[in-house]
Amino acid sequence: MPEAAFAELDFKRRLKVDLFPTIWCPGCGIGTIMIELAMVLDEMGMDESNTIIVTGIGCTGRMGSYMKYESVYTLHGRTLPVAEAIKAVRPEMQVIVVAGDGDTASIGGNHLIHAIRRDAPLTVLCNNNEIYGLTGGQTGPTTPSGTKTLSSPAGNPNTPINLQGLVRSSSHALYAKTTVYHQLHMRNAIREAIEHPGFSFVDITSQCIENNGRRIGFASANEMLTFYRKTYKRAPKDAEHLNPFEIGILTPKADGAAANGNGAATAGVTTTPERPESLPEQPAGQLVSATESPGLAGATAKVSTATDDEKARRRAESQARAAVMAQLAPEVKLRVAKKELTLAEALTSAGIPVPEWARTGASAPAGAPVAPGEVEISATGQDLRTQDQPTELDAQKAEAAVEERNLIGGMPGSDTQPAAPRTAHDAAPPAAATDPKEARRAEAQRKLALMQRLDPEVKLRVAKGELTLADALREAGIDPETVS
Ligand SMILES: Cc1ncc(C[n+]2csc(CCOP(=O)(O)OP(=O)(O)O)c2C)c(N)n1
Ligand code: SF4
Ligand SMILES: [Mg+2]
Repeated sequence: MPEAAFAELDFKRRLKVDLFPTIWCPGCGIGTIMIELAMVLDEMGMDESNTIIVTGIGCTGRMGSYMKYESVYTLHGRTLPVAEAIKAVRPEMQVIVVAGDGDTASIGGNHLIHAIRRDAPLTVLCNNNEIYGLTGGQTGPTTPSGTKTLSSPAGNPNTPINLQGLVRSSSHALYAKTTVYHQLHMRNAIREAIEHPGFSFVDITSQCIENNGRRIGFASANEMLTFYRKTYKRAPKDAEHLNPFEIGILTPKADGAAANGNGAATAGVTTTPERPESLPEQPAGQLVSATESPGLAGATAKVSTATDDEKARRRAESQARAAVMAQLAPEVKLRVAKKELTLAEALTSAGIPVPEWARTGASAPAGAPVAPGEVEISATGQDLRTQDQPTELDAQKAEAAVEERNLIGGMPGSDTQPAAPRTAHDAAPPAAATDPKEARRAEAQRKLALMQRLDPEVKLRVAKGELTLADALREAGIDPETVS
């Protein structure tokens, strides 16, 4: 193909050339990856109407802003969940993730494992410069052992992560290894990755000349590229595994026979674990609710068909019961829970009025939501449909009241609960302190309790020393003796 001037090349329409020169250091490998990606996308007719690019914080992540595509420049390490979310709501779009090695395999490593496991239909281009470029050159997950970096000046003591092994732990995923020197190969790898229907990962070795290359002995980006040319060799076409310094594209086999550790790649033996036949049969159809299990009755148990109204009524019943129970002493509660005593008996002996539902065993306490027309007006004349529902908060408040502690906070809205003192104990005068330390602490607590009764702006003035506490209290009409 005759060489065309850059200005004449079609893929340029996929780039925001008006923003050039880019922010990347001269000689950085990221620009090459961007151009190769733009060429492939252009060739495949992928534009902003059908393609979204997701990148994460890092030098690599800036790529999204130079490409004429909708893109998300998301948090460092969060490219994959963001990309999966986009794909979930816009399945018709091609979602391409471009991220650094740190983003992909370090902070984002957990997401990577599970995107692979779920066979998320994404293409990931990992700019593997073997370093945290943006932050100045710290050791990353793919930094080779022994490499001297900003954060491992004596040489990286750790073994780099095995990206090939990780991606190929799923027999469905496509893994390709390439370098920025091997541009045609990189283009083929990106293209095949995009065409792959499931999870695909292109691991692109590239140079971060400024924050890695120079420190490890390369004088220029060109020297690094020459190193890639001399060191990396193409793997045989039918290779099932890439050796170190081999480039190639490992496409999943139709029979799923990847040697991925999930089973022997032997004829007739499945490599993806499936349910063994010896397991009990599952219930027919879909599970109805995540919270309802067939339980002891096994898979043939009748699936609960409670309506929403019934469920709401049961919830209200248990909340109302909890609110009443909360008024009982703990040991009595325990006896009721153990069924040694009925709730009605416990309430009666505690001198607490027994609600009708507790006395009669009626199913729904007042306030339970009832579908119109289903339940008659109760014997007490209460219309169950119009009562307020007791809420969890009401139950907690009732319990708190019994224990003489006021709840802080509540439903959204104004908080009418005093912040301090919270309990009768807090408000009680401290025992006369004989220890001077104790006395100082008691005085400080007393002042704090008083301060808390002031308006925030007055508190601030007292804290700044613009007003004495005594004056502030006087102005607010608070008697300091009310909290001694
Ligand atoms: C949650 C979070 N942790 C850490 C950082 C700091 N940080 C920004 S980029 C980066 C590493 C970048 O390395 P890599 O992902 O390999 O991208 P590169 O810059 O090499 O392209 C780190 C640690 C951050 N921005 N956010
Ligand atoms: S610091 Fe490294 S990765 Fe970042 S732009 Fe410069 S050369 Fe590229
Ligand atoms: Mg990096």
